[in-house]
Amino acid sequence: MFNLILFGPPGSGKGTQSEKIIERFHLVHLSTGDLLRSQIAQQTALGLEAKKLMDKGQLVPDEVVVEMISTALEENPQAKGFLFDGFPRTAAQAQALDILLEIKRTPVKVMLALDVSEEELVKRILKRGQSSGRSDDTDETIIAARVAEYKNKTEAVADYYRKSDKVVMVSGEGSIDEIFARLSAEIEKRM
Ligand code: B4P
Repeated sequence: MFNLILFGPPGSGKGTQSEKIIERFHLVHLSTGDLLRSQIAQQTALGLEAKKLMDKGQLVPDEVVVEMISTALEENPQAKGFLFDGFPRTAAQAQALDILLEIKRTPVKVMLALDVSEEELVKRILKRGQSSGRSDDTDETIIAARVAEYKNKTEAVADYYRKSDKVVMVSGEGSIDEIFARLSAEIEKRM
């Protein structure tokens, strides 16, 4: 099994690159952002609670996302590997993922971390906000809150994987295809 974490700040291109990676490398895509937006669209109790936090640019509680990931792992027993997109976002989520993968006897192989300047992040998110219908994409204050959550809670997740030498920094600037070529080269080296 090949398990990959695609890491980076909000708007760094995790979702965009994930679509291309799963197509080429046949991994199962697990995006906590997509899973949460699907709960919101279905107007479940979980989705309604999550929306309140997402609309403020805050992270959803660890228990909620860990439970969603646990269920998704169980639903895909035939997967040849998973691409984790937007998860883990806290040290507690990283520890929970280790436990879930231990049960499956399959570790995280690598964390590919997209490096993008803050100015470029805000520009991309505001541009997406013109058409995405995502309320967390249109307001600069909310975007700033998302970046602050990333700095306060999520950046430390890379340190967690650095201890086991699993982090590879990849420039997330340039065209989508250029970035995909960089990511693909790193995956191919390890697959
Ligand atoms: P996510 O859905 O993970 O959203 P994101 O960080 O904005 O997206 P991403 O980095 O994937 O950006 P994208 O490729 O789309 O999270 C949303 C919210 O959900 C969080 O704020 C949080 O509240 C909650 N949440 C999710 N997971 C959680 C967790 N584990 N724990 C707690 N809470 C959680 O790219 C952005 C834009 O840039 C797009 O418009 C794209 O077209 C454009 N773009 C991409 N690459 C480009 C390039 N090379 N050049 C120019 N533009 C580019």
